[in-house]
Amino acid sequence: MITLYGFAVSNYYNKIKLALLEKNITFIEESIAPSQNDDMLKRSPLGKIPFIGTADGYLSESQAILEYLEDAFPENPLYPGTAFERAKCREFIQHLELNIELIARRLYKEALMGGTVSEETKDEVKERIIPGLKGLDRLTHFSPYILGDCLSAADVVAWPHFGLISLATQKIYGSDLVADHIPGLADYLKTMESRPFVQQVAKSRDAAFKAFLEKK
Ligand SMILES: N[C@@H](CCC(=O)N[C@@H](CS)C(=O)NCC(=O)O)C(=O)O
Repeated sequence: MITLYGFAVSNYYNKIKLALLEKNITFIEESIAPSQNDDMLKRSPLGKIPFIGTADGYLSESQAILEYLEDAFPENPLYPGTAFERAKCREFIQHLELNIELIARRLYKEALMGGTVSEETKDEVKERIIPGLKGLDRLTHFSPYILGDCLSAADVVAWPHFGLISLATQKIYGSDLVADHIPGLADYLKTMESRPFVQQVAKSRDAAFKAFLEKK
């Protein structure tokens, strides 16, 4: 049995939760916030969420977790059949996380957490994520899913990240940079959000966000 640790405000948590649901893997959720206490650091080396508990031990880093789930539970695959297609899926994910999400993350302090971010940081983030988003668009097919006619790991990763980056850029720049630079996003989101497991993850994300903002 897999235990998923973290909380539903996190896009990386929602990535793993959606993968578990779409792969029909039995799991339980245990709510835990990032922290630097010893018990946490033994399970997740930087105290970050998400991490999972397995019969063999704990595992952190959402991409390592996603690939572990695919290897350990090959039914309902999220990666395509050929080596090249699987690599294209990983290319998309790495591009989105490295060249867009990790940069946009610098806005979250102000966009979501009631802090402030300098104008310099805002300009720098914008300057870097626009080419990132344009590049990502060159990798997407939207037919109707990101890499073709089936849901893949690319969608399981893109959907939670797109949601948070859209929200943050809307708040900081008054304009959703994801929608502005990825034509076809609105129809894609409709396709994704017609899936029952996506709806389930969205529902718990929205409830967790509401509770999180009320605490601020
Ligand atoms: N590269 C990590 C990123 C995870 C991550 O950044 N988690 C955030 C929540 S969304 C966190 O735990 N932040 C607390 C911290 O950075 O100390 C992954 O893919 O799992």
